[in-house]
Amino acid sequence: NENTSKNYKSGFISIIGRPNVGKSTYLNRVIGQKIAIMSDKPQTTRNKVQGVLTLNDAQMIFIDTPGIHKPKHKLGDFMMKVAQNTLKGVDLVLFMINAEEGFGRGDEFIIEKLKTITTPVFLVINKIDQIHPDELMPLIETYSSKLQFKEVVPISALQGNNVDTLLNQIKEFLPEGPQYYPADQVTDHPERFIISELIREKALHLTREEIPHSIAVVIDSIKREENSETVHVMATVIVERDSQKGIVIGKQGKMLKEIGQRARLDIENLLGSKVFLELWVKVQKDWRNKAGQLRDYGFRE
Ligand code: GDP
Ligand code: MG
Ligand code: K
Repeated sequence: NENTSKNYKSGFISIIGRPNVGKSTYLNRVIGQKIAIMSDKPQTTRNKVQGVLTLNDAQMIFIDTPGIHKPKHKLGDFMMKVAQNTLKGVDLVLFMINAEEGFGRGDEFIIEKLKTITTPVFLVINKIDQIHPDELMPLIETYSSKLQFKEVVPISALQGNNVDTLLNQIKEFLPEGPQYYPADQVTDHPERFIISELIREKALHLTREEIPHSIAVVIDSIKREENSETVHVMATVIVERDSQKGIVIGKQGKMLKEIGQRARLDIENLLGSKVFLELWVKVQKDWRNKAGQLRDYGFRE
């Protein structure tokens, strides 16, 4: 499954931009199927994988930057730090703007954040179908006077203009790297990350001090059962030590059952259907220090 060919390229790409500039439309077009992107869900401190595009010669992992989409909110230092760390951790940032609206305060806010990082940034001017070609140059000049962009790419995410060009430019920019995700994974379940966070939250909450934050939850599969309204979720709670495994499972499995029951209710709310949740616990020593494994879990340091 793992693609290890020498010239394979891969990387993490963050798409940022004001609300309604077309980020979701772009992702949906790129990933090639409708994915319900849940950017309005509560902010979490981890990076959320929004979509994975697997090509013959490259894999592009698009991730969300928590916090930065909502310039109207008064964001705490903490969230800001998370957002900045995310931007630092990716290989490329796509800063998407709306050609129709032009420069605004939200853009100003984002540019201020982008100035604090060294990650390369592309300016993606979306909705060019809405403007006269003459309007493009002044727009580019305005933005380019505020920040240096590696590339400036005008597109129409809705109509598809230049979307392939942008993909090629992204690919050019990515480092050589492995295929992090199986070709058929992630894109079909944008809820995956949230479900894992819901389970993690319950486990942390119920075990209190006994389990430090050295815990991760991996969603093994999400399947709708045939001829049924029930969604079958299989997940693994990963701890660092055998003693922690004991705590998470509890006496006669009581703790794991409680975690599962509470998480299931939240997941049912999220998905709007009945859920059968199957939880496993696995010890994986020192998982936090293994960059490769972090990637497997969809995180980036
Ligand atoms: P997001 O908030 O940045 O994720 O924006 P969305 O992808 O939800 O798009 C907001 C609105 O802009 C939707 O009504 C889209 O159909 C529309 N939109 C997105 N891309 C384009 C485009 O290239 N051209 C035009 N005319 N509309 C677009
Ligand atoms: Mg969106
Ligand atoms: K978000």
